[in-house]
Amino acid sequence: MCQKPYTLELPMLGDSSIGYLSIVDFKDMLPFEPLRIYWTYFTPESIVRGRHAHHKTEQILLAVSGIILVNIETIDGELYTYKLDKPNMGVYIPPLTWHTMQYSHAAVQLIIASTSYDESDYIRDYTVFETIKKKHA
Ligand code: T46
Repeated sequence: MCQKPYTLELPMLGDSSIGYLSIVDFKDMLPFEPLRIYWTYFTPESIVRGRHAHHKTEQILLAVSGIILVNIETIDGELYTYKLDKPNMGVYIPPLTWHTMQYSHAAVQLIIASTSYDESDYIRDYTVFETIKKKHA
């Protein structure tokens, strides 16, 4: 059994006359203690980012602007696709989860991560992920 991805719906305060405000309160709204945020932008629509898993890092991925298509394969071999098309919608990405992302024009992706950046936490070779997956089965 592995941790599974799931979507989070964040508060959306306001209305169409004044606009909206969404919140991620680090005190009690996340399944992990955050250590880092980063964001990506200006990604051409033809590009697929990600193509990796993490040994330990847990993340929440949000499309604060535009649309992001997230494809996920868990270490159990389960496949998930999420279309993030609302600024108050996020997806939880557990450790040992292969993920790829594609972006609409001008999409801005915000990620909240449980670890500081460490390249040794990445599994960037899909055959290595497959080997771990087989051992896990
Ligand atoms: C992930 C997805 C959702 C750093 O130096 N520090 C950092 O904190 C990060 C996140 C990246 N980098 C460097 C590593 C590479 O040289 O930035 C460069 C681009 O990173 P990468 O090719 O991994 O970018 P994405 O968009 O494929 O993946 C990123 C995160 O790296 C990854 O953890 O889960 O977003």
